[in-house]
Amino acid sequence: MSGTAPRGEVTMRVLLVHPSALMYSEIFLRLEPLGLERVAGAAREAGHEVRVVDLQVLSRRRLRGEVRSFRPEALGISLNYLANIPEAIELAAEVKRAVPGCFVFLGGHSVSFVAEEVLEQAEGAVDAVVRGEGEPAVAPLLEAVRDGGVEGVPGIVTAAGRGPAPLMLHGIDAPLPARDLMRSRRRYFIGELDPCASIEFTRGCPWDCSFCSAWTFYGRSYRKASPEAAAEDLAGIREPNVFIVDDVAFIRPEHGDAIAVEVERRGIRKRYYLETRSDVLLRHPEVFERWARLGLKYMFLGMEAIDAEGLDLYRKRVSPDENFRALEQARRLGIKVAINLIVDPAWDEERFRVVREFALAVPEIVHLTVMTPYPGTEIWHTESRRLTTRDYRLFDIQHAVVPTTLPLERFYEELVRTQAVINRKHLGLRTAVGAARVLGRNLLHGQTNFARMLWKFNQVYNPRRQFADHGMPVRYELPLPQHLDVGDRRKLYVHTRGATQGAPSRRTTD
Ligand code: B12
Ligand code: SF4
Repeated sequence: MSGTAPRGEVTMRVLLVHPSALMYSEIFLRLEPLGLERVAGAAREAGHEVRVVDLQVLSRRRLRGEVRSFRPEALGISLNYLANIPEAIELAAEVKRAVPGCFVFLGGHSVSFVAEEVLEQAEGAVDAVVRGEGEPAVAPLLEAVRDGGVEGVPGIVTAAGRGPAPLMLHGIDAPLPARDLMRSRRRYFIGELDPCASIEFTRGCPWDCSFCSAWTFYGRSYRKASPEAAAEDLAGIREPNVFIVDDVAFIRPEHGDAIAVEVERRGIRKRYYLETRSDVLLRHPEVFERWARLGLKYMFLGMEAIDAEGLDLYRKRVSPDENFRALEQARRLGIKVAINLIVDPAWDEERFRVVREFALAVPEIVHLTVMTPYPGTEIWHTESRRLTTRDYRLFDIQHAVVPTTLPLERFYEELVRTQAVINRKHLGLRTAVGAARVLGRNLLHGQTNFARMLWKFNQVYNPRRQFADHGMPVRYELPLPQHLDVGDRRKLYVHTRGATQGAPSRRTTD
């Protein structure tokens, strides 16, 4: 478990933790925290002794045991999700009490946008927040914790304020994710792809949808793994199923093809799940066809809206016609598609009815998420409706955080009814036969994640429970949005031009 320290260097005991799964997503999926694994890889390469606890699959008791026996000198908590912030602050305080002197730092997507506020809310339980990518920051940070000068580490935010701008990796081939440090890997799954590992082929997104923070985090940059490194990483994965975490897969068809060549050459056979856009699929169906032959089974298309008005509002730059043609294309390729639609809290009963009708008319799996302004997104600064709550835990895109047209309880009834109708469609007779086959196969191999998912739906999706979540006592609240003039997009970025580790990365123009 421990790395080899360079001669003369003092290694630190570093514990990295991922918070628990969000309750409304865990029934469909639970995936390995690839970002945290890469941070672990970088810390280990620098010679530190690293352990990882993922609370999505391990209990709090297990974490306490680990803290007692390992006595970490540094604790890093991953915060990709806003809804996990209260849990992370409580964890930080608990570990500080158990191991006084342990240096606690937070990092990840969401916390990068609210670093100062979270640091203040933690009231001394958190020593620093790392903004931006963790790989280039973690070794200099640990070195500074030991030798002094934490405030000068790129990307750092401490009680003394912001340090230098965060560094960005020049290429994403290394460090490799430390998958070997994860325990209970068999508990990672997505739908019937059970168990399932994750991999990254590219990082960043060149589009600029108004509800999304993927592009603002990376300053609209886009980097590709080398085909050899991607295939080598894939070859080392033991699981039969792989989730490709890229925001938009195969934007560059020649890159998808080059990885496919390497995968074919190595004779790697897996089943894959990826996310992409309708226009990308329509422009280069051949690369998806090739991957379908290699085992691509599922595709997630963020359609977001079924009408042009909605698509314009989210600046998706795709037309309804393109979306429908993409669905047909995927059907022709034999790839199962899950589509996402954004529910606007302004929807009334009629709007939900239209969406139910649409969802029942298409064979695809339809997933609903609620329009949520997040720090880091453009709508965080431009949405004129006031927030009805600032409880971090409700910012999970399953709750309404701006006023609803329907009374809130009715809104959740319509939301859950719509999701339930869709789910019944998928668990209807034809699908039930298919599901039973998958279930049998998985159970035979001791995989129970998919089975649990089928039974847990009604328990988790309950309008009364969702409504009651708004009544939970609130200790930690999101800061109020500041109305920014987003004409200059760079004001929203975490990573900005020029701050790369090594040579500058290729960037798309604004
Ligand atoms: C893959 C992915 C998932 C996967 C895997 C999640 C997982 N277990 O990690 C799945 C499909 C499960 C998923 C689910 C959800 N996701 Co998601 N997801 C992503 C996505 C596309 C890529 C993340 C990724 O793996 N990137 C690659 C790795 C290498 O990067 P990384 O994780 O960001 O880690 C880097 C840094 O963040 C940092 N870092 C991370 N951890 C740490 C820790 C320390 C200590 C340090 C120093 C640094 C550090 O360093 C890492 C290396 O550079 C991002 C969008 C994006 N591009 O970031 C959305 C994103 C993170 N997801 C989002 C959302 C909303 C969700 C859901 C809530 C959606 C839903 N309701 O179903 C769920 C909730 C999941 C849960 N926790 O229960 C939002 C987050 C919004 C927010 N502000 O909270 C994002 C930003 C997408 C968006 N368009 O807005 N997601
Ligand atoms: S929604 Fe998708 S295409 Fe749009 S900016 Fe986010 S990751 Fe990119």
